[in-house]
Amino acid sequence: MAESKPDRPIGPRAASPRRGGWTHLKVAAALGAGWLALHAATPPGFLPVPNGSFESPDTDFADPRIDRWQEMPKPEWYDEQQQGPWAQLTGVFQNTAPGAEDHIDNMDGEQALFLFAVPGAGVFLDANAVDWSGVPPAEPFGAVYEPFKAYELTVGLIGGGYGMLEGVPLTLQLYYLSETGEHVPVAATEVIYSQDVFPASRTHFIDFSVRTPTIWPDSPAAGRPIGIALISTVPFELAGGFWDVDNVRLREVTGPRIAHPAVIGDQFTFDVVGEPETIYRVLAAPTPDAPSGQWQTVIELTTDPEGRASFSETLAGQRGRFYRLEQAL
Ligand SMILES: [Ca+2]
Ligand SMILES: [Ca+2]
Ligand SMILES: [Ca+2]
Repeated sequence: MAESKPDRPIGPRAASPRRGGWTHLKVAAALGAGWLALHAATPPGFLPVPNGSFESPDTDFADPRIDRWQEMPKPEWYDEQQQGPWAQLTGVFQNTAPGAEDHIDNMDGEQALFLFAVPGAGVFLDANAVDWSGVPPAEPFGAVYEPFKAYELTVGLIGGGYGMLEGVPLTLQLYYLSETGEHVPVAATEVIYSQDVFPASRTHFIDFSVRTPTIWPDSPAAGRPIGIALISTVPFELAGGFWDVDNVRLREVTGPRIAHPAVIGDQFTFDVVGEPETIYRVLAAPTPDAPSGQWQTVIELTTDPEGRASFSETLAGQRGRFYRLEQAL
């Protein structure tokens, strides 16, 4: 289906991200502002996301440039003459002062990302991403999908900017980079704007997450570079308004693992150790190196608040059998 132009103005000419408007936007001259390494410690299990808090480049109002993240390319239908520069649909902005009516109370640091709800607008980050500077970073985003782990992306969001309509989606996606550099989705979720979910004050980020399935050694993603994409997937009829985005976190979820295997009478038992109150699937195959397609589901178990569950099955009639656990999504 051919893309058509929206019938109402939706670009930055039609609105500005926060109070003050684009007339005050300081498109700073080249400051040589490479990504400033922010030496905040990354908590255990979390992988560092370069400029994941959008603190760079530093601005005291708003800046359409975003260090480290690459912007989605301008689609054919988007008319910069009418709707303003595509580059201005995304950028970083400074929080207002504490006590101000529109001060965001749980911003990580002092800046966040604005992203207009225009079809195809967005940003992504992976080992090949090149930001506004056009210069590949000295240290590319180096995270890769490791076998036997799952990956969880969490992002703080505020919807509703500039009269955003109910039902406007924003897609949070984890993908891998193929050998030819294509973005192959691994997991994605659409966050849907609703006044029930997002407070009208627009002063508090709400976290949303998406998690991949367990990456097996023969998963196409295994060993491939991790990519993160935040993309406006709004249809033309709902386009308009903008999102605030902050504090992009990438967590490596280890396990689950099998503990305390034992034979008790005619029963084989083990404990499942994983995340609290999570559903895991016990899979079995006749050999430990069987391809993923040959592992059959034995049962699904839900862990307790300590992240444990116990498994048992009768040994009668079983020949050699190997077990694997994966999270049931
Ligand atoms: Ca931030
Ligand atoms: Ca600043
Ligand atoms: Ca931009």
